[in-house]
Amino acid sequence: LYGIGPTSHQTPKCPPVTLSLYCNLTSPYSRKVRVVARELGIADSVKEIITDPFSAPAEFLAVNPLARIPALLTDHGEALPDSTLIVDYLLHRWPGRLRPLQVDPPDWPRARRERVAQGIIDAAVASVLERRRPDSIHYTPFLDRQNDVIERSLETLALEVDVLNAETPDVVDITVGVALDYIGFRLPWLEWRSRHKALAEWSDAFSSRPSMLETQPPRS
Ligand SMILES: N[C@@H](CCC(=O)N[C@@H](CS)C(=O)NCC(=O)O)C(=O)O
Repeated sequence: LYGIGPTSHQTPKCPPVTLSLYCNLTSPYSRKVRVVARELGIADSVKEIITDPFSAPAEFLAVNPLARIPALLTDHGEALPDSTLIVDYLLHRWPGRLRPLQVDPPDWPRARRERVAQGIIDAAVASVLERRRPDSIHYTPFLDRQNDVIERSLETLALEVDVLNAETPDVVDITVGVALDYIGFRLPWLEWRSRHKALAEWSDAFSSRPSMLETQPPRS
């Protein structure tokens, strides 16, 4: 029927996309996803649901049986755990804006860099959780091991500082930037910046991006 539906000069409106991201404001894994969403320019499509994984509501556990944040519930009903998987999903759904982790031909040094940065986050989070136990049962060799992991990994990243990009970052730069900011936030006594000055300068440049400023953890 004439007169019904959009006329030729009107563009049909796409329904707005809403993805639910279970996350919190201090988790580095959550921050990685939140920064990627902002760098992709799709933050308005991601509803952030602040969640404590240790007193997790049933609704969140139905999305992620692992009881970890971040977890994503898509508008198509897919429930995706794990920051790396969620980032893959976002880059697949909004292609062409950020260079993904897997590229063709493979870039193994870059893939290794991402794993090392992610390993810094893993070691730092493990250290934070160990320190949350009662003082009497802190296991010092475990804490020392995490510190050693972080220091060796920083030495590795410091050798590659020239290929890090704070102006047009990709997912690897984002993981590195989030990892460096997290150890400054949670493990400040490591004083890593004085030993790795060029890396610290890169971290400052990266952390001044709007996506990082908007996702800064509350420092209380
Ligand atoms: N490999 C997961 C790790 C996620 C993770 O461990 N998140 C922490 C918060 S920073 C968590 O939910 N911990 C709950 C627990 O350890 O049970 C990812 O990359 O998303």
